[in-house]
Amino acid sequence: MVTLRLLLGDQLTHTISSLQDIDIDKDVILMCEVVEEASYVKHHQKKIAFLFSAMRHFAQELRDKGYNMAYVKLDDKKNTQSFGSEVQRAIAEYQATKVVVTFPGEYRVLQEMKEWQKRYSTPVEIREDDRFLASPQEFADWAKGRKQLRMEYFYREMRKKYSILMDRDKPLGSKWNYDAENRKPPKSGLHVPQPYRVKCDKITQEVFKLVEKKFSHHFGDLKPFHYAVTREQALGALEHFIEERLVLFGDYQDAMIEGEPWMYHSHIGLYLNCGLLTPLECVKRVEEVYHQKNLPLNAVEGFIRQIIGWREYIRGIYWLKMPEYKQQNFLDAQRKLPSFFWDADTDMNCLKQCVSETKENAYAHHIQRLMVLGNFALVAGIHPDEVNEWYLIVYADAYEWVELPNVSGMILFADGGYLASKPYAASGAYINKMSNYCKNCRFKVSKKNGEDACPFNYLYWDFLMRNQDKLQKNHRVAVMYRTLARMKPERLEEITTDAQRFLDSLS
Ligand code: FAD
Ligand code: DLZ
Ligand code: SF4
Repeated sequence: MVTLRLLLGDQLTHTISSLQDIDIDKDVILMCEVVEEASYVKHHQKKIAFLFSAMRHFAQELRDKGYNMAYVKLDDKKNTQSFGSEVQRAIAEYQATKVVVTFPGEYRVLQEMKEWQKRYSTPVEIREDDRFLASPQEFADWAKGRKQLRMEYFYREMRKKYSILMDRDKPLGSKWNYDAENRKPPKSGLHVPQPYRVKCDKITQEVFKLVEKKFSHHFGDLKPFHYAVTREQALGALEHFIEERLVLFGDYQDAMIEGEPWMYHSHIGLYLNCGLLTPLECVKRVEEVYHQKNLPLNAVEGFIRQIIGWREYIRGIYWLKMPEYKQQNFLDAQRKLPSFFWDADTDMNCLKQCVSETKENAYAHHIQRLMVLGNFALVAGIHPDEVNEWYLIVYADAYEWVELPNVSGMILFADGGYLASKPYAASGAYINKMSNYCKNCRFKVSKKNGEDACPFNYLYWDFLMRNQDKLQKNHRVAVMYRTLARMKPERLEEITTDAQRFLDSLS
């Protein structure tokens, strides 16, 4: 009796639930590179290369451990190019009597999996993904009866549950959250360490050839490529972050500097999301070093909050609210995505920098995604489908469970405020305070209106005007509406005219 153990590309974890009771002599582990996954959206070339290389390395590790591996490469002649049809083929080939798989990261894939038992007349067991700190059920229980969800309260539950940064039942340092200390603008002369870089081996080189052959029409630069592709290397990336960047992670979490895409962030999101690292091990390691080296609490707490707070909260909302979540468009945004999101051909320097870095690295840090690219998508009124597709394509750490709530909930307010308490709209002043982008921009951040005024300055007010009926009741935005109410009619007209001219120029 053979059990087929299916491992998806984002399940590269040796302790994953689908392998927990494996019979090493009989069972077969199936991994497959399939066109359906690589092109249902046209993922960034670097993202595909990263994942395929990581999958191939992981399969090799399992082979070395003595497991029976069925690894289907993208260009294998018999590859039928979808998860379902590959499972069907493997059932027949290995005469499998059961399929075991861990809960996937996307609703679309889960719906597929639920069909397999009937379609292939073989029992299919879908096991919980216990790499996360909270199960979808646990999150649903926490959310039940709450009108509005707030990450902060969920985060505190996780801190208590896993006893992280706790002093018995109290938070270490007496405060739960040190975010107020984590908004420093970038100082001039700040030294930003080089990112962790891994040399490509033969497996990765082979994947490059495949990506060049099959996906060269996709967005993004394939090379240079420095990402980790094994667990050992990913652990190296974590240690490198702890050693070199963690100490200033908190202080400069929101800061942006032209030509410095990596800042003091960890760059481990892609490893966490494909399973090379697990969230709890990262958090425990950081907590351990905090005690050993007496690191600043604002840095350590800030980092831990991202992982056990935001990451888990985002996933909870995804599984609680799908599939409806994907259809939401509370602000009725209808605009198409401007072409500069693909070619960086824009005079707005902040956007140019963030798109260029995204194209080169399949990475942008949180505040670039939120307050530059996201802020623009929000104030320009771009349709959530267009924005979601872009974010899912361009980042190496993007899977729908984490991308969708960040985009529809956090940046676009498309869920009407279920995830975030207010829209993250901002004028150029915010970007000017937190970055040096404005210095090299053809627009003037200090100018409010006119051809050479920073477009964020009038788009921000135009956004508030366009959405007044939907937003003015939100008490966190009310103060801005009071300012708007005091503006002279001529100023309001200028805002509308400038915004209209600018938005028309996008299409
Ligand atoms: P760090 O800044 O070092 O943070 C550490 C870790 O915390 C991250 O690796 C990540 O696992 C977690 N984290 C931090 N913020 C979030 C968050 N808001 N949601 C979930 N996890 C978080 N993250 C993804 O993993 N995949 C996505 O597709 C994704 N899309 C995003 C889209 C938008 C519009 C925004 C605003 C944020 C998005 N994020 C996404 C969250 C965040 O920007 C990335 O996790 C982070 O930039 C990854 O880089 P890092 O590893 O250097 O993170
Ligand atoms: C993102 C991705 C890509 C590009 N290709 C594959 C693939 O060929 N095979 C695979 O198993 N997984 C791939 N993935 C990751 C899947 O899209 C991901 O596992 C599902 O969306 C479920 O989260
Ligand atoms: Fe961006 Fe405006 Fe600054 Fe130019 S002036 S970089 S558009 S915020």
